[in-house]
Amino acid sequence: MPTFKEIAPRLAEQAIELPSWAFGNSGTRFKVFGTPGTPRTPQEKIADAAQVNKYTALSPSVAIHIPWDRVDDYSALRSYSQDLGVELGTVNSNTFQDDEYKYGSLTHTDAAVRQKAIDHHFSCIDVMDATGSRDLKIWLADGTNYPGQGDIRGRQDRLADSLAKIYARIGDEQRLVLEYKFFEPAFYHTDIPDWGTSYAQVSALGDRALVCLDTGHHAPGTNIEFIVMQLLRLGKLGSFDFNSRFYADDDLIVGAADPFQLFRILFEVVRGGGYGANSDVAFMLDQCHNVEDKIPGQIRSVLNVQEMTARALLVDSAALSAAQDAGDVLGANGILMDAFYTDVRADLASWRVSRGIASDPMAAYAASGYQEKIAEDRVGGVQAGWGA
Ligand code: PSV
Ligand code: MN
Ligand code: MN
Repeated sequence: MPTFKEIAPRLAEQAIELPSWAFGNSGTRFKVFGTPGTPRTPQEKIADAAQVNKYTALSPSVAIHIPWDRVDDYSALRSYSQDLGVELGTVNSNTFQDDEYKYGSLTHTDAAVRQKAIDHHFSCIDVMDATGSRDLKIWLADGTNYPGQGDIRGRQDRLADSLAKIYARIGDEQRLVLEYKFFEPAFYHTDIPDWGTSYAQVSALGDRALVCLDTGHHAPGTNIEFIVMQLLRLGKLGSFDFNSRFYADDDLIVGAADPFQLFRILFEVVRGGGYGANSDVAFMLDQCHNVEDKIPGQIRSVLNVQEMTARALLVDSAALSAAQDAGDVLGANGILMDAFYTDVRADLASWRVSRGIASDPMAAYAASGYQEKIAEDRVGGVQAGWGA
């Protein structure tokens, strides 16, 4: 197995984008609990995201959601972020909150509703031009609740047509990433339920259209690392939304529910060339902190990804290939498990110190007084998503 020292330089290549909405209040359909210090504006969300980067040096960009993060001047928002040491990243569209979208948005039977949804994406691309963002991320809530409610093939055709219009507007340096989700808010069928549908749709668009894999958007028991391998093999893995789940789309802290699954996913990412400075796969979080403080929740999340990345980098790939080729079933499995069971926390702590940050980012943030200050200063923090 390689030593930690040998893999350490590769850790410096890690960047994990934070979702602005993780800093707002969020909850279940039953209750949204407020958290003292919750941001009231997009600027305050970005300031909080910058704290995560300050203590971890792992999160140099923040994804925004339109219109949740609506401001008058996106170039000014970009400068504001840069002054805090972070860039604005992926722009997420939103076609799931307007009454017109009750029966669909990009798939709607009414051309006027489809055009409204397409126009929204055009304005997201305008935002990207001002913020310098590379990726437009589309998560579509479209679907139906009852068999027969919609023409599921017609909806797929209209989706293809709408996406083609959006893609035609994307700049040469920009990308469209299409997220899939197996159910919710629709319960009978969803128009982009799985990686195959997303892959089929983006393949029809072109090279700059890719799949976004949200780890919480699969049926229980799905082998997610297999999907990661396949999309990397096909050159169509654009980005990750990392989170973890016990039941459905729980949006819990990544690595909290199943650290071994996170390790397996990251191993396939590393093995498939999806990790590092030369890779175009974007690492993002898509989480909601319902009861825990949001900034430490995000700090814990990026540290979990880093820890499992380090373990994935520790896999002795030459020995693994040899064991696989020799048909050494238990030997191969043992090589993978050796890396998974390696505790890298002390090594990571010293590595951080060598890079000028605190060995324990959670403790350093807690001691900084920032949480107490925002709790005192900010009154009336907004709910994630509905503050705009
Ligand atoms: C809804 O499921 C969702 O969590 C998707 O995963 C999106 O990425 C996110 O909301 C933001 O729109
Ligand atoms: Mn997502
Ligand atoms: Mn989700």
